[in-house]
Order: sequence, then structure tokens, then C-alpha cells
Amino acid sequence: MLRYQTAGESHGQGLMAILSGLPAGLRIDFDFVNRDLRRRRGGYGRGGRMKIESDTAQFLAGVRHGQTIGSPIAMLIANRDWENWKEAMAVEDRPEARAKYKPLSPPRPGHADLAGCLKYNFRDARYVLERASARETAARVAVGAVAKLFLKSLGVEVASHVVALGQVTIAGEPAPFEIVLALQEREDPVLACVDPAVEARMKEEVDRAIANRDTVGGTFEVIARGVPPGLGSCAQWDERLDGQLAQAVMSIQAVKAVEVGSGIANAAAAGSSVHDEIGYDREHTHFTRKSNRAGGLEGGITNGEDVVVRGYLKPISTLRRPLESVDFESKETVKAAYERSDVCVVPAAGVVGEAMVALTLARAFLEKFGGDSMEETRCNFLAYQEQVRRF
Ligand code: EPS
Repeated sequence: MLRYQTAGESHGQGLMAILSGLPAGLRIDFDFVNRDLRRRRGGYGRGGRMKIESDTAQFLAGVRHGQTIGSPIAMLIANRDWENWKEAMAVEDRPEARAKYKPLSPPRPGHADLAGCLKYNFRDARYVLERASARETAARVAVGAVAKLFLKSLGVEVASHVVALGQVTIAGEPAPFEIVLALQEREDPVLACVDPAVEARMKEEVDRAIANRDTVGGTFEVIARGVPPGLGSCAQWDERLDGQLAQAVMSIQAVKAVEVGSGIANAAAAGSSVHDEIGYDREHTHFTRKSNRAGGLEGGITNGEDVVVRGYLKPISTLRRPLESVDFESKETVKAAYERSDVCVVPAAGVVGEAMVALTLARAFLEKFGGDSMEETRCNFLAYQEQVRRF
């Protein structure tokens, strides 16, 4: 069973991740992992923090001579900003540091501040935000990049692009997958949109938000190509892969809605114009579809088409023009706290989306094909592919 956990606070010493359940013999491309970490830091509208960090994954366990050995993989991503925070974030209780430190309150509407303070009985929202922060997603991207390498070795590629930012939406036919995949090579993702003209308008949306001292959200789309039919199951509710993907993508900070395929538009359309008609390619002996509005999943099972999942992000909740909040002591109405933050994180969230989709697909892969070594996993997978071809 593929499992992963992360630990670490936004301004703590670093982020950690443990990934277990991968077969032995997977070659780790460290540059690939660090490239995804770099992509996650980028995008127009990021705040000052991203100029401080340089996010590199240090592999501490589970990899030898560049290959997995079947034991849990442990990774560390150091926080450079720790140098500026080590007094405020000290593990020991130092009275002189406490005296200099100003607690973060009043709580920001939309952030985890109030819900977390009530839950843990804190008066300082920093105790909550440190873990709620999207900084944690650096650890997810590191484990997700390893999952992407696993999938890649079996012929599956995962990529993302931004399809909407504020009021600007990319319209028309789905973007060709090769163009979405090629975005990963771009040194500066700007807003990770495949259409430069639309991207320029998206950039204006971010500029408008900056000028208005506001923030802006949007939508990213993750596409996985090469996924075989038959991952996931309709046998039990929690084995449905679309449900697992929805949870994985919904768990990304600031995501408030998830869509599989064109699920939202489908709800308003007639059945006859929604469902993807089935054909058969005799030459290559496989079933075909004329469209992919189901986003590659039917009955919670992959159908062999691209898996397409969208994450919808609310605008960042830390605002330079703060909304109303309440003072914890007096209970009077006051303005919410402000501290350094981002204005737009949609392209970065897309990279996190890739990681979450890859981890979910890799787990489903290993549930179906198993294997303690990559050789065994590949043999099992090839035998299944042959069965599907002969169907
Ligand atoms: C975040 C606030 C900002 C973001 C951070 C998420 O950090 P800081 O308070 O240090 O300026 O940059 O995201 C990251 C650090 C990251 O790596 O994505 C928040 O409040 O959630």
C-alpha cells in the first residue's frame, strides 16, 4: 500500500515527507524532483517568501545508488526563512524571545485561524497557520514527483495548466496534452496557461488584484495520459477512484471545489450530449471515445481515456485591505491581521494538483498490480495490458 505523510511548519526548520510502499528498483531522477519543487515556487503573483526559498529535496532514506530499495523514502526540504524565525518558532520556551514576539490575531476570514484557534484553544493564530499554510505543499510535491517518476516508468505522464484566473477563462477545445506537458519545461511559468494571449489577460487580472490590494483565485486542470482502464473500483464507495481523486485535490490549501471531466457543465446538459460514445479501433485493438466529458472515469473506474481533474481555488485569504474580524479579548469588531503573503497561487496549486493526482493514481496502480520490485510490477502490468488487448 502506497502511503505518505508530511510534517513541518511554514517557518519551522523544514518540511519532511515519508513515502512508503513503492517497489524496489525505481530510478530516482533528483533533477526531476527539484524541477517540480522549482515549478511550485513560481508563477506571477507569488509573495516575497518565494524569493527567500530555494526548495531542494534531500533524500535521507529509502534510495541507494539512485534507486529505491523498497524501504520508506524520507525527504527533507529545508526552510531558508528559518533563520529569520528561529526565535519566534523556538521549540524551547525562552521568555526573552516571547517578550519580543507579537501573536497573530485577529483571525483572518477564510484562513484556518479562527477554526483552528477554537479547536486547539489558542489565542495566537500562528500556532494554527504554521501548519495550515500552503508551505506544506512543498513536501507533497516532493513525494508526488517520486510518484510521477513511478508512473512515467509505466508510460503515464501527469501535467497541469491554468484554465481560469479571476474572470479570465480559457475557452474552446481542450488543450493538446503535449502542449500542457511542455509547460513543465518553461523556466518561468508566468501563469501556466497554454494560450499566450489568454495568459496576458490573466496577468492583468493579477495586476488588478495587486493594484486593488486584493487577491485572486482561479482554476487549474490536471491531466494524466496513459492511464490503463480498470484502476479503482465500483465495488465499495471508498474504492471509487474519482472519489479518491476528489479528496486528494480538495485537500490542497485554498481549493474549494473539484471537478472531474466537464462535470459542472454536464449537470446542465442533456444525457445525449454528455456521454462519450464508444467506438473500436480494430487496427490497434482498443476501444475509443469521440469525447472525454467523463474525464477518464466511469463508475469510479478509469476507462483508458485521459484522467482530467480540476481544482477551483478561492482567492488567498490574507488581504492587504483586511476584512472585518473580532478581537479575541474584547470581542469588538476590528480589522483582521495582515502579514506577508501571496496575491495569486493558481499555477503553484496546479503543480501540487499534479502531485496529488500522481500519488492517487500510483496507489491505485500498486493496488491493482502490486509488486515488490519494479520488474514484478511491470510484468504484472504487461500481462494485464495483454488481457485488455485480447478482450
Ligand atoms: C502562506 C503565506 C506565505 C506564502 C506561503 C503560504 O508565506 P509567508 O507567510 O512566509 O510569506 O508564501 O506559501 C509558502 C511559503 C509556500 O512555500 O508555498 C499562508 O499563509 O498560507
